[in-house]
Amino acid sequence: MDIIKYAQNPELKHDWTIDQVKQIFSLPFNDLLFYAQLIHRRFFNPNEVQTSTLLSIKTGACPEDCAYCPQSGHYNTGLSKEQLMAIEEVVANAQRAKETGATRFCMGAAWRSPREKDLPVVLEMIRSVKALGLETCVTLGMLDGDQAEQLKDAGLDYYNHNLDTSQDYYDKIITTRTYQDRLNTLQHVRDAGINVCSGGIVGMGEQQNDRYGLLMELANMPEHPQSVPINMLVAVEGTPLQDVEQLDPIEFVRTIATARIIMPLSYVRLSAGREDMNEETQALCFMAGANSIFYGEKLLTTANPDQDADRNLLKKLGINPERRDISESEHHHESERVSAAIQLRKADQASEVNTPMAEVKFTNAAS
Ligand code: SAM
Ligand code: DTB
Ligand code: SF4
Repeated sequence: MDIIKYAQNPELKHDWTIDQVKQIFSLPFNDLLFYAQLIHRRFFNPNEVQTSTLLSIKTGACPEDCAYCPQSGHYNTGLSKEQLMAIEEVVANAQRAKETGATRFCMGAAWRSPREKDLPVVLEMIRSVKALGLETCVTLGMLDGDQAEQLKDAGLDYYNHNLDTSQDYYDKIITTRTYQDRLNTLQHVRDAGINVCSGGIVGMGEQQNDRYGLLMELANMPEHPQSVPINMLVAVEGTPLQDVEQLDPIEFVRTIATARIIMPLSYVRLSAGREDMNEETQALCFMAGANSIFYGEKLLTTANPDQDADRNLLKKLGINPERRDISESEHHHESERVSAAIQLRKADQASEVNTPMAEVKFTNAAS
């Protein structure tokens, strides 16, 4: 494919091939980051990041066997299990997250799927968190269509459900649910009109081809996920992946840049793994088009940089937390997002706010 033409006029493609993804991923690093920036600046303010705070509302003793996960009941990671949290405690955490500057509150439960008696409690949590003026996100495992509808009716903005890795590598990581199960849940979420948050984990001992495969699967879904979390494995003692070799940070940055290029309108989240990343790597991720982070000192069960460290980093980079009206989180069909983006691009080209590079002529064509 002609990456130069695509980068100058990106479209929402859902028929990416492995070879095309590989071609982009493998560009000389400077070219890759340049194209990612070019596309990023068309649709987003390059100096803003969206901030989400996580809370584990039900911890540990999960029946699934995800090899990366400290919460799986199959492994002994020394984690103390906890029942479903009281609504008041969830709301108090959400209030604190809001005060420290998060705009979205993501609640995670270590379930295969929500049980009938649990869902009404989660629905109440969603209503209460939304009432604080925060966007809401939950990740509860597999859903059927009816459960997705109930979540939508409670006002849920985003549902997180990751593909985690490529189709090929998947059964090395999880045996208790299939790739197709995940795609089905995501279809129910989309059908219910909830924004999809779906990404994966790299650094799980997969090959490069698996990273291309993950990115291809994400981009070839019927709509690009509105939010794409790219996690670097947090290797937790007691899990089967505890000793896996660390991924080269440059490879991580390439994964982010490729996600940005092939899913131009999606928020790409620099997700788990920041605690072990230096500032330079994180800065490269933002340059590569990451525009969302988990904000707050804890992910679900593991550490994340504290707010002071993050404020300091963002200040150094001149990046501001994104502020937006909660009504903007309403689900829009991809075609509506495309027309909104075209309007935005026209406005930006007129003011040249986000596209100072738009007039640059490519002289040294990378094929
Ligand atoms: N149980 C639900 C499920 O898996 O659908 C929701 C919670 S689960 C912890 C959410 C996601 O967190 C997983 O899909 C995985 O991508 C990510 N995750 C879990 N453990 C991780 C780790 N050690 N490192 C990086 N990401 C991790
Ligand atoms: C996602 O992609 N990453 C988050 C969120 N979605 C739920 C979870 C990361 C978990 C890291 C390990 C832990 O803290 O337990
Ligand atoms: Fe359970 Fe989710 Fe962890 Fe898998 S990732 S073991 S489903 S909590």
